[in-house]
Amino acid sequence: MANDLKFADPASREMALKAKQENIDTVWDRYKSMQPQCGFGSLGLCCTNCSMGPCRIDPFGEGPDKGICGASADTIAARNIARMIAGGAAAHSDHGRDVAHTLLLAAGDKNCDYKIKDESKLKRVATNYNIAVENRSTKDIARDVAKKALEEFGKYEGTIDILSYAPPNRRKVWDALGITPRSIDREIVETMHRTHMGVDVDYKNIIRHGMRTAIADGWGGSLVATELSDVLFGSPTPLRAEANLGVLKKDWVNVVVHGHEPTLSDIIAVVSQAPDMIALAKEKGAAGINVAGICCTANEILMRHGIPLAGSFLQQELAIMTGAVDAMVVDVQCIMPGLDKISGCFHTRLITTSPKCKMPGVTHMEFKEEAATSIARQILTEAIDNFPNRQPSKTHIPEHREDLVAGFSTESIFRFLGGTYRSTYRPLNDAIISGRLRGAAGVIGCSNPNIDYEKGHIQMVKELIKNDVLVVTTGCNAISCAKHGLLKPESAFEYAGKGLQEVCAAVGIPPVIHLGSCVDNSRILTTLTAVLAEGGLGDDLCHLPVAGAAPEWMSEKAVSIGFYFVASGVYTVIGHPLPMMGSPNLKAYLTDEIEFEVGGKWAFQPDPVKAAHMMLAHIDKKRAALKLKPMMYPQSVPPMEIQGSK
Ligand code: SF4
Ligand code: MSK
Repeated sequence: MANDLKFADPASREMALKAKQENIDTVWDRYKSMQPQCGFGSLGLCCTNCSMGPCRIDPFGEGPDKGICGASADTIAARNIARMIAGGAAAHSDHGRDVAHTLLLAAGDKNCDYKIKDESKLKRVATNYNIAVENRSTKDIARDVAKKALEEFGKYEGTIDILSYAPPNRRKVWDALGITPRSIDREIVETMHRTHMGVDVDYKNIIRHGMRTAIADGWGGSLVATELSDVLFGSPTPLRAEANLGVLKKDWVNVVVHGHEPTLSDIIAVVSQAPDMIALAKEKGAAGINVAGICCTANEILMRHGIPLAGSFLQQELAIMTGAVDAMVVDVQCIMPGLDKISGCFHTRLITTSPKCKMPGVTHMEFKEEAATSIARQILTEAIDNFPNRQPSKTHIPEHREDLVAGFSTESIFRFLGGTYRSTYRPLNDAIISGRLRGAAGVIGCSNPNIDYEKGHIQMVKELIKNDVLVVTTGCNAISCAKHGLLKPESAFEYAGKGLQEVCAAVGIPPVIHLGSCVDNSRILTTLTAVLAEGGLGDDLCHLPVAGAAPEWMSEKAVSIGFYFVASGVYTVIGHPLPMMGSPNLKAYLTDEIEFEVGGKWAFQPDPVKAAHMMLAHIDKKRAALKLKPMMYPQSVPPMEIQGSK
């Protein structure tokens, strides 16, 4: 099928052409066939929360201005947004809970396939939880940490303990507004309750609880996922790898892992190197076993094993279309139901592994942590057995791939900046204070077929680094940056402003720092907290000269992430607006009034370069408020009329 979108990435362009020639439908074709999309849904004015409806509000004021129950556009739009937050927070937090369960298993069973790989991180997490570490065995500490983390989900009194990671002044803001999360599950459940027919009507009250739920994600479930994944799988340290569809290998068994959770994929990465598995692959005529990743499962095993990135969210179908993927192994989240049909056109064995994510007619090999290695071996054996079914006439691997450096974390940035003997954020703070760096930006999130593929990510990131803003990235933005060479230290000299170049050269970092998967947005929160604690840049997160963005956002998780950044005091710009533009009151609240409550606010700007300049204007406003020195190389910022940033 044809599609008219442009592809910044040559590998994807090549595969889209193949799809067109072979008459195979992809996400872009389905997107096109969906046009025009429902205006009521896009504006947030459709409600299906009870069976008196569905109801829709007429945005032009000519039809109904209330649902059958009397709910206004403000109520309906706010409820819809809050339910998106709940969906996103649930996804991240359930991931965190699974990691905590795995840690509990590792602590209790000496034959467990999972080991505690980072004992010093375990001790740091334990100390943050006020768990004693002196003269105690690693397993005892791990058991207490796992239980404490699991309790966060269902606490019946007090507030979430891991909020101790947040700066004290930020916690005061949440307390004053009454949005400090009590337990992770409770806030998600309460969002569903409040948004049930006939409960909360006040759109601001609904959104404030939405923020509480989002904080329970970012500073709760996601933070648990990140911290305990580091304990179990090892804290990332900088490493080199490659990205794009060209990492698939012609004569090798290619296994693509896709989804979000590291528990199975980490073991697959290890087992794929076992001599007997490699021997089996060779028996079938392959040169070896090549594991590559899509989406955030990819980021998880890239960060810790250097496993290459085959691609981002929108490349999952394109990977299968290479005809060279012998098995695609999926866990949870961002897995397109369309994979089933497209894998049927090729020899690829699609394998679901989570009881939470099955597809009718698709091979399901259920993953259990208790038998992780044995299940990983079975999955790899399926892939190896499928290798001889590959059809050369249908196989085409684009040659494009790019080098990258990944594996950064809150702690490893500390070490990079300060050296082994004096880990510190001081050089980063000093670079901002002296005007060598303008500030920092978190650019994250999905890819979306509603914009030319990767245009949002790449144009925004290039504009920011050109203007001396250090970019930190996660998720699919990180994968796109990798594919476009922006994660290489040397890319600073091609794309970054002079000040950022000097910092990158002095410290040996790329201008864009890959911090991991979507749950690892919590690393951005803890990095900002460390920068704040280093001193000289204010006394709350909302004072920092930083901004956030998700230029091609797509998932409910992105909504939750955006809200926890806004609730943490961060100005957050996304591409297409949240689905609530049919409620001018809610729009005014989210893009303006909310700043007086939490110090952060939303902005919507589909043009990525204009969006970058809105972020730059915001960063400059924060620099002025802190009375920081003028920029050392001010000529890098072209003058521009900015709308929407005060
Ligand atoms: Fe309609 Fe109200 Fe029911 Fe929503 S909750 S579907 S607005 S009647
Ligand atoms: S995988 S949530 S498409 S970033 Fe985390 Fe990418 Fe968005 Fe999924």
